[in-house]
Amino acid sequence: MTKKIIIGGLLLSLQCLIAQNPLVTDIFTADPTARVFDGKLYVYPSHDIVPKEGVEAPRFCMPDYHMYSLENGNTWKDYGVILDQNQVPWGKKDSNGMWAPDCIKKGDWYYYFYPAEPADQSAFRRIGVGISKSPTGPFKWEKNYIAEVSGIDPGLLLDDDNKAYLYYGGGQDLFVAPLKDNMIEVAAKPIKVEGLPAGYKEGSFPIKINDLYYLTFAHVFPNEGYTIGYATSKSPLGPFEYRGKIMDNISNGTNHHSIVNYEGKWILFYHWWDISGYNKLRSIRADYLEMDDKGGFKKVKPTMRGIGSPTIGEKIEVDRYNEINNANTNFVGGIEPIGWMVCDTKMMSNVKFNEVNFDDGSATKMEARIACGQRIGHFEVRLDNPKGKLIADFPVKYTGGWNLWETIETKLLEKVTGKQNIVVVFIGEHGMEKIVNLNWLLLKK
Ligand code: FUB
Repeated sequence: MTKKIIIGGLLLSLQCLIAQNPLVTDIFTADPTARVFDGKLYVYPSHDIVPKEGVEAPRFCMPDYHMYSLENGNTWKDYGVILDQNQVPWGKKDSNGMWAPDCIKKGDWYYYFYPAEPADQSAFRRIGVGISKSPTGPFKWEKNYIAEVSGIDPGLLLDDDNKAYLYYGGGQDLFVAPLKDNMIEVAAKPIKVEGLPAGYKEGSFPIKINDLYYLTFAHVFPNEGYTIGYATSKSPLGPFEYRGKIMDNISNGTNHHSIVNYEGKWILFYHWWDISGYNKLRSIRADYLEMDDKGGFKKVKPTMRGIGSPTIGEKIEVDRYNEINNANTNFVGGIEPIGWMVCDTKMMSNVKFNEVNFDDGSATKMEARIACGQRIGHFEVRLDNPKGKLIADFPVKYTGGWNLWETIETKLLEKVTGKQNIVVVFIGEHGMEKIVNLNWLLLKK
């Protein structure tokens, strides 16, 4: 069935990590904690896998952690496995319970907090710490879990006075404890965070903005399911006051998330399961988030476009559009790496993709990855709107079928600089149901 084909395709595919949604398509990732360290954006997610045949595994099967950094504004670099479950000094072997992690910088050191099932069976999850001089590791893993702390979803806050707080919990209650300077011990007994609404579920992400402490968390409503909510307080220890939703339910099983301010813009990182079709095999995503004038968050609607500005030499995945008219998107077929295409293109169908970075104007050509089972028509690339300045024109080429892919190239007709919105306009004959399938565009020097 489709899900199996999709998962098989995903596991066989080449890496394709871009800043459109979902961010990672070669493995399943969830629970993204995003952090900016020294101006660079990093994401510390968890990792969902399909359990091996015959292996008894929990419903979420999560054996290790990868991590990513954003490169050149549009590409996510994967650092590989930074911690495997069987490296956890105090962990139960092969328990597949490496749930949502976090990482925080204090002084010159980076502290990676993660939950795992303890070998001593003293709790459902304990929380461990790894320490490194670099945000990408290698981390030195502490021999023991943090005493007095049992629960999931560590969320870390470093206050202006350099005191760190560990939030954790799941189910109905969230707890908080100040950490000692060494970051591996609690400085006081954890207390329950008061003031969160009924339906608080898990995944708290703490952040301080303009002297106010914010907690964002998965919040479940009986008639709606998982949403993302937030609450604020004047103290890191609470009590907190519920302020509303950041995201409505998106047919998700869970919605662990984080928020970060990167280059002056707020971004919400969250997960969905749009590749697998199964809510235990999730994929991380990011969308811009705005604050209102009362210090609240405006609701975010998930987009496919996500964040990121592809520049010269990087694929412009037009199927992750800002706007589409009279065309569709679907999974690519044939032997292409997993991804999506613009398809069902008819006379004057168009697709808009904002914020392409033409940089210094040194691109002279554009490539297009197409599959086409007919010979009539062309497609244009214009600035801003379907009647905007024409910058490239591709004659349609027969590639042998609608699943057989070729890269074609044309000259740029104008010198274009900086970030621009582009629109691809498809032109054939009236009545045609398919002009061309388009996977991506790319600017070249
Ligand atoms: O990914 C496993 C668990 O599901 C996380 O720890 C929760 O926040 C939820 O996303």
